Amino acid sequence: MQLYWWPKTRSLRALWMLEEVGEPYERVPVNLQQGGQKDPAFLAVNPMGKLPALADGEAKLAESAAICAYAADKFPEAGLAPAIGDPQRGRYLHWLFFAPACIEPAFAQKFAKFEMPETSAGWGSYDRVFAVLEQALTAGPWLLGENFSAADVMIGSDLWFGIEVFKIVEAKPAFRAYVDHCLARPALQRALAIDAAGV
Ligand SMILES: N[C@@H](CCC(=O)N[C@@H](CS)C(=O)NCC(=O)O)C(=O)O
Repeated sequence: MQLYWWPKTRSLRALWMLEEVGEPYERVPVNLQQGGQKDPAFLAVNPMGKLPALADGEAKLAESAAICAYAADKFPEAGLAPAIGDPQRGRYLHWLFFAPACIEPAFAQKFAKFEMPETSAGWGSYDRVFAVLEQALTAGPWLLGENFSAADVMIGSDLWFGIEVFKIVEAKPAFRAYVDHCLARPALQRALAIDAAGV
């Protein structure tokens, strides 16, 4: 597998996921400052010209949540997704999709300060997204109770970004405890070290 990445970007989510999986992969730097994302060879992997992206033989894909789902399904022995047919699969998919469908636009709304009627905004509102998430994380330790999954990689990295990097999410006790659980995972520590070391 080749992971197209660049430090200090959303690539961290895929990096963390591949470190959780523990299978060999190669990091291919795509220099966003020098327009590497517009290179035709990279656009063949992700026509959106965005990171992260993954190539695995003939399989080429982007979108962090899709990369997490792909890696979890390809390596079931890593135990990062409930199997098809397992009732927990429903909530797993719910939270995996919640990250790009609700958290990302809620962040964008907070940054850009735009208003939309809650009934037509797919994420409702920033407050609704984080109230629902707080409720989901209160029991802990993970979104699926005792079972860590790829959904935690997506939501955990978003909350980490929101609280510690962007500082736009209030570190409510349930969020703080959850992010601390995430930070205690050796795979996230390895991903953060790779990210900090740069290319
Ligand atoms: N929906 C994508 C978003 C990826 C994204 O926006 N990546 C940014 C870096 S954080 C990027 O590659 N920007 C380069 C560009 O748009 O030119 C995902 O979740 O993976």
